[in-house]
Formats: sequence, C-alpha cells, structure tokens
Amino acid sequence: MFKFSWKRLGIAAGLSLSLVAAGCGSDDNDSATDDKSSDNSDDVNYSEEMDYSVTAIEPGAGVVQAAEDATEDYDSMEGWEVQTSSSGAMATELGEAIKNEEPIVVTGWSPHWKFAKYDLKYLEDPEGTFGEAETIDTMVREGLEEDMPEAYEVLDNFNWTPDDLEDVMLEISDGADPEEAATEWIEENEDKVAEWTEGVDEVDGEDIELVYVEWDTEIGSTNVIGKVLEDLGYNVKVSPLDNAVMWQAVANGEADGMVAAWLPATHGELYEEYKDDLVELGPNLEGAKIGVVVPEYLDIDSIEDLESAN
Ligand code: PBE
Repeated sequence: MFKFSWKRLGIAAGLSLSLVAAGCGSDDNDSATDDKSSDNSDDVNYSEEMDYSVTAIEPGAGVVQAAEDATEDYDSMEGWEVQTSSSGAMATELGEAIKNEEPIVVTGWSPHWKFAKYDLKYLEDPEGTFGEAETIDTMVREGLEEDMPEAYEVLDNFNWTPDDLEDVMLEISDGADPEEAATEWIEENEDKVAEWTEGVDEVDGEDIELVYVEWDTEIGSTNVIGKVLEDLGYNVKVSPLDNAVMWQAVANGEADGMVAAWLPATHGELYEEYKDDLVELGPNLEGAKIGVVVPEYLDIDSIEDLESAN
C-alpha cells in the first residue's frame, strides 16, 4: 500500500550511509599539538590532517546542502568533500576526535547538546552560505483543524526555547530513552505545557501521526509534543523519515503534522516546493542556527582559515 511504500522509501533513504572518513591523524603531524598556542594558523595544516573532509550528517539535511555550497562559495574549501553519514555517527566522530585532540570539522546546528558537552565554536561564515538565525516551524496537513481541532490547537500553541529543547536533548544524549526524557521534561515544566493545552478538551484515543527526521533536535521536540498529545488522549504515532519525505508526507496528507521545519534557509527549497499544500502554524522555537563547527582547540576562526585541497 502507498502508505507503507513511502515510509519504507524514506527510511531506506535515511539509512543509506556512506563511509565517514576515520579522521586518523598522520604521524608527521605531531607538531599540531605543539603549535596550538600560535596564532598563525598557517603553521599547522589542519585541513590536510582532516583529509579536506567535513564530517556531515544525513544526505537530505539542509546543513549538508549548505556545506556542499560552501565548497563552491569559498576558495578555502575548494576540493573539500562533505562526507554524509548520520547525526549519530557525526556525534561519535566528534567525540572521538575531541578525545584524541585531533582536528575535525562537522556540520553543526543549535540548539544541540554538543555545545553543553564540549568546547566548540562555529567557524565564521563571511559569505553567509549558512544563513542567519532561523526558526523551527510547525506544519500540519490540510484539514487537520476540522478533523482534530484539539490536536491542531495544541500544535498551534507549541512554543518553547532553545534551553528547553537542550534540556531534553542532553538527557537523551546521556542515555535516556527519548520518551522518558520527554515525560520528565513535561513533569518539570507543567506551567509551560499548561499554556499549550489550556482550554483544550481531552479526546478519546483518536489516531494521530507526527513525522520527523532522526536529528537530535527533532527527536527531542517530536517526543515532547507527541507525549503532550498522548496525555490529552490521542493515540500518537511518531515516524522517522528522510527530510524530503517528511515534508511530502504532511503536504499530501499521509501524515498529520511535523514540528521540524527549519526556516527560512535550511529547508527553504522544500518549503517552496510544498508550501501550497501545507498549513503553517508558525515558529515553535526561535534562535536556531546551522553552520560548520570545530573544537575550540583548533586555532582557526573562519571558514576562510581552512585550506584548499588543490
Ligand atoms: N539540522 C537539524 C537539519 C534541521 C534540523 C540542522 C540537521 C537540517 O540541516 O536540515
């Protein structure tokens, strides 16, 4: 059936991993550690040590597309490769590199637990390839307001801060099950949740499906709003998909909604493609950002401080 085929497609796309460069430092670069205090980044060719490779995430992510654009926009990234994998693999690579104090450049975004766990910085982006501050918006299918007015209202009211979301993400990154982390956050933030559900009637086991991509931000947000709807009486299903398939699923009414639209830039092309078939419920979070991120111990500040492979 159609419903199953697009899901399988989406999951297959989400799982199509490509190899992540192992980031092995070569022996002749031992001087990297000695030169860290120097403010002349030419002393160490971090870029060569990184095999001119950005450790990226899922192929469908906007930040991956932006990183590919950066290899065109910046002479300093000429000949660089953007290695796609998954958000989990990226986080593992980042943790390993930091443990060994090796250079690494990852596709990064905020809010994200990695900034609480490690000392990291965004590389400056003078060309603006990664855009400005973004919002994360909620999109639902046409007809949801008539079919499920209670869920529509809660999704419309859903609004929180980067700190809220980071609390949930940190719990999950420390090993909590996403549903448990969501439940705990809801218990600790009753007042905020009460604003989303104020005056909304309970329902009796109606089915609702939210779609998302398995990015840390979206695992956190989708589990929280899913649990809020469940507490209201809905039978909630949350389905992980590839980014483009997530947008398509809500636009064609196969899914009821999503809270994962990064705008205006990150998902700008998908938004243009599907906006006429979606109901926009506005931002659920303000102050999001994407870019390329490195450990603080790298003696570079800007994308322009990277070195071309050619
Ligand atoms: N992200 C997280 C997504 C949006 C949410 C930044 C990895 C992306 O790049 O599409």
